[in-house]
Amino acid sequence: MAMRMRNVANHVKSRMGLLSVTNHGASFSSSTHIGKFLAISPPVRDFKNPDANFSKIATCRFESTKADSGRLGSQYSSIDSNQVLDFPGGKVAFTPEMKFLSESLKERIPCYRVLDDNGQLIEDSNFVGVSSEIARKIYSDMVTLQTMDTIFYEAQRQGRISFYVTAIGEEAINIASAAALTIDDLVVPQYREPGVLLWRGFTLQEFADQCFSNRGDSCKGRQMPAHYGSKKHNYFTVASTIASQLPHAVGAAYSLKMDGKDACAVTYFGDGGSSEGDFHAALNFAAVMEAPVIFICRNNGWAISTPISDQFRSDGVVVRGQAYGVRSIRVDGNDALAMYSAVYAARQMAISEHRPILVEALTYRVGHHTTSDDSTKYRSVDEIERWRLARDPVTRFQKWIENNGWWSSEAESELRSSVRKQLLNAIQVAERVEKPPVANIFSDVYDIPPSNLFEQEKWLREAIKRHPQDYPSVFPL
Ligand SMILES: Cc1ncc(C[n+]2csc(CCOP(=O)(O)OP(=O)(O)O)c2C)c(N)n1
Ligand SMILES: [Mg+2]
Repeated sequence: MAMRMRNVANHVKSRMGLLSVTNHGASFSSSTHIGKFLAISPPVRDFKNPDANFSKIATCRFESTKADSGRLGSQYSSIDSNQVLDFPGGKVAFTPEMKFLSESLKERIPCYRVLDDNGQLIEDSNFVGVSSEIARKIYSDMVTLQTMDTIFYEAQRQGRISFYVTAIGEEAINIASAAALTIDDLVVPQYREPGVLLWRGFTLQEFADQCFSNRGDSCKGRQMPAHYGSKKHNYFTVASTIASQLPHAVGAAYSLKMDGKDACAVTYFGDGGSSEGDFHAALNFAAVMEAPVIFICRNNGWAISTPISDQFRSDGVVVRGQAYGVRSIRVDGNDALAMYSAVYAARQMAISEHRPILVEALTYRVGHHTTSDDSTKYRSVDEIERWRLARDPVTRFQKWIENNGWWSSEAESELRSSVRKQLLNAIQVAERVEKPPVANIFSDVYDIPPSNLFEQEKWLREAIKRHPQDYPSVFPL
């Protein structure tokens, strides 16, 4: 039985590319970890009726894997104790060979995927089933996000809003990861994940109100456009100071654990963010504190104009998890079904085993970095077009749901025209809503504002009166 589990475990390990945190003796450690992973993957799948799989899977639970640390030294039990250093954290074997660890693995970490570029299910793939209802919502929200990005981007070009960030090319990471979470899971975003908020029910009007900085904006117009936040949707306000959100997410996850909540924290960041000190502090802190946090890295190839070849020499971001003792997986970020499955499994492990999980999602930033950027100055149009057309995550998932008989061309045109109408209407409404008063800039931070804030407010009012031509007149004084 143990042998069978081990074989199945290795099979799944190679399929899902899950990295165990320990690298000592695949004989027990990997089967321990992967065996848990298997719990969500029934051996027999009903492909004609995936809804049936969903109900089976959704009820599965993980067991605890607390035994790991206790077993660390067991492989040395028969070795002469003089050849083993009994060191904190586990026994270390001595070797007379002077051997440096290689700076890289022989082979790059494989990337877990379920759907090929044409939306065909890869044979023998291992994934968490979704109901037709969830699959349609994943697809509809991906289309909505893509359409919102196109329309808001145009609104910025027309001078109607000052700034915008698109998530084009990263719709599957946004929506499918959100679908695998529950509303109790706290989301701590970077800035290219508005789809998580969309999935949770933030309305198109709320998106538009934030971008237009009007009175409908729950941030009271204090943030740049696309810097959303919503307490109601358990979604921290966007942190565009790169990676500063990561230690916050770990602290929040630790508090969820202390309170015994059936929830985790989920934080998103980019390949560029992985070079910040905060990333390293957060991973280490999470591992040591056994915090239920999922780190989702959107490795989209670029940090503004810096390509990943100038960002790191490691095999991407996934390998760093193991260095910190964090279980990790590399996923095809343009495969919604793979993203859904990996995050679903990560959530189960994070919560039931109190451990952080790192997910590196490989993708591509199809749009410019923001509206302040022109990416054709530093990368070829051919490269962008290749990803936009051949690897579009939305089309890929559409093909899969169509093949399942869950989607039709009528549903497609109805969805697209309805979303477009709603968005255009939301923009028109947002433009007409009054702006928040200037006084709002100074409120809500202090219970009793200090005198220097009063002085600054006075100076601002005087400056606006002296130079009205330099300030937008729409903000009530
Ligand atoms: C601490 C900090 N340093 C620099 C910047 C400027 N900056 C804004 S976005 C960005 C690139 C981030 O790239 P990545 O993390 O890969 O995310 P992506 O934009 O690709 O989604 C940089 C350097 C910043 N906002 N904060
Ligand atoms: Mg990036």
